[in-house]
Amino acid sequence: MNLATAPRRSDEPRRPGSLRLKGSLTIRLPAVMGVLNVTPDSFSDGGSYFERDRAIAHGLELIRAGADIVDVGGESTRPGAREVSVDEEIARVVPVIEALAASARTPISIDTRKAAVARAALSAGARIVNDVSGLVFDPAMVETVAEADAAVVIMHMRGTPETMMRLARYRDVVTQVRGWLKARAAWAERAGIRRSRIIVDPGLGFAKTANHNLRLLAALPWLCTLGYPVLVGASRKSFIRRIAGADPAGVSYASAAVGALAVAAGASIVRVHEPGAARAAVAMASAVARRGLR
Ligand code: PMM
Repeated sequence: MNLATAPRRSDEPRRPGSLRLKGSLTIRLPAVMGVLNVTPDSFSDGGSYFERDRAIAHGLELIRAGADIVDVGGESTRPGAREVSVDEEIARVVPVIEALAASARTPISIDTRKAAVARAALSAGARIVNDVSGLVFDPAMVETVAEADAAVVIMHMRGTPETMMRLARYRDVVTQVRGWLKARAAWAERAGIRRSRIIVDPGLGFAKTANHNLRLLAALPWLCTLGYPVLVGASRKSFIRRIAGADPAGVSYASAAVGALAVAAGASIVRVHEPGAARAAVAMASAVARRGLR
């Protein structure tokens, strides 16, 4: 049988063609999401003008390099990272979002687990809420997203960045993560978030070992049968370093390669630190995938 012309079955991977955002803004998929972390380095405190200007310049650089979305985050979610107060997080991200929204049409997402931060970011011009806790951490988050008619990334994780690596034990990581995302997205819809605004993410590295991450990547076609756009964040994560080696150039190539294979497997958005490389890799993978996935 010719797979390219075979009739579609409901359990086949689906890749939505676009993501519609409030205000008639549409993102063509697959898309590249550029990471903009507005977290202080070890030599300065948060919220300084220097850091702000540097973050804005980097955001514009991400857009020039090919990011379709800029993901602004003011709290590190790396394993073991400590929590930041709401005020501090808002002080870090809002001026950066305002400046980027004023100078570019590229949609901005806010990477936060806190409803108050999401609300401030949405008022400042963000249109997507990227919640690594999957709307679990803050009970007010689901209502905040629904009221603003924002798009939302529902990511799978367990515990908090401080505790998650102790919780990386699964009977069957793929079935459990897929089941959780399915239930969580259905719950978000019942709470008033439109289906067309929901993106799901297996949360590579969040309460996952390297083996779990690889199994989830291998199972992407099945995750894509949920019918929501799937986001994959693999860029520079430690499992890549473990396999490709710690050399920065190798980590870059491997990150781009994982982006390409994620898109070839049906993912709609890749979250990356280097959008230039990702854009080229994703364009190639997407050109091939279009001949197969429908
Ligand atoms: N990874 C990080 C932060 N935010 N958001 C989503 N949706 N998916 C991810 O995989 C993800 C995320 C951690 O990576 P970073 O410290 O390099 O930003």
